[in-house]
Amino acid sequence: MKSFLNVEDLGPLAQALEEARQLKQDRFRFDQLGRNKTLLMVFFNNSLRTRLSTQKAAMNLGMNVIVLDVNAGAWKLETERGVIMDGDKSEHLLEAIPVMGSYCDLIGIRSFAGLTDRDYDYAETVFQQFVRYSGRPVFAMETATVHPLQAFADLITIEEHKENQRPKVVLTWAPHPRSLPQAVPNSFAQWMMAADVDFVITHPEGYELDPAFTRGARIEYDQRKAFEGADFVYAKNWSCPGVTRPDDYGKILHDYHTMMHWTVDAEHMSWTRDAHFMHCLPVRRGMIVTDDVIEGPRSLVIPEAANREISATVVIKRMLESL
Ligand code: AN0
Ligand code: CP
Repeated sequence: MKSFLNVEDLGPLAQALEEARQLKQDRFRFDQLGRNKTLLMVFFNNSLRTRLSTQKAAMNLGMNVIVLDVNAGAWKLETERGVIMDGDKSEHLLEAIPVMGSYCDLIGIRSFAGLTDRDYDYAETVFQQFVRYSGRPVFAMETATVHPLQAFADLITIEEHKENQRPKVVLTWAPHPRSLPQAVPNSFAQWMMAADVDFVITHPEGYELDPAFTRGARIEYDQRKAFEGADFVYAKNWSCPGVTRPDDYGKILHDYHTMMHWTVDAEHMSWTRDAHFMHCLPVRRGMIVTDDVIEGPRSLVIPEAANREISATVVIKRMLESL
């Protein structure tokens, strides 16, 4: 595996899930595979889970790990080509990438959407430059449009907790005071469509996700109808994806105070079939979900985060095997 962005990059999903199950039972089984190999994790944005779980995964495989926080001590990087660099950016990504590649064997990238230029974001411009110029296998640790390590961990969690063969999984938009990327819902939709689940997406009009990720998915604008019979409720905010409203790409479409009826509370959960609650974290309580739901017995947010170590171990293992 030379790059990891999409569910297809992993090959047959059932096989990857089985590998995850086995690795979870003995996560140090391949602790010689990464000997004298180095993972470089490059962060253009903040992180708690991705940083810790991916580093832990690499350590499970016996790797050395270097972490670079681009915005905390490195030179400010220009990412666009053809600009006169007379501003605050001291170095261009096109030199920085091959330099970074020279110190490592694998690269993980966190580079969120800028949410101003849809074409730039949806072309995965920064990630693809790393693929092209680093000479190393590269995996996404949430890039402009996807967060596959999260979606894989989410699927592992659903597999572990499902109480019937083909569970109903609902992805619901929820309010948030700031513009957030579409990466998490894009990947979640893509992975759910590839898995054996009954998948429904619910959101207010205008928040339609890119069909490249949701093609074939059922969209139900009535949140209550969507929740009926649900086994898993996956909450997430995202800003306007610019599909039905191209001029509003990256924007919040309504004052969030008017959208608080979308917050997942006990009444929402009462419409479901005693569903499990999921969220990728970090989550804003009182906006996305109420305290009682996230703290309740059906909440999976902690095991879901713990499974990030497992999804990353599978992905890094596959990349080491293809070096
Ligand atoms: C990010 C997002 O919504 O994409 C990261 C989630 C894993 N969330 C925030 O920036 C709050
Ligand atoms: N879910 C997730 O990726 O969390 P972090 O942003 O803390 O890494």
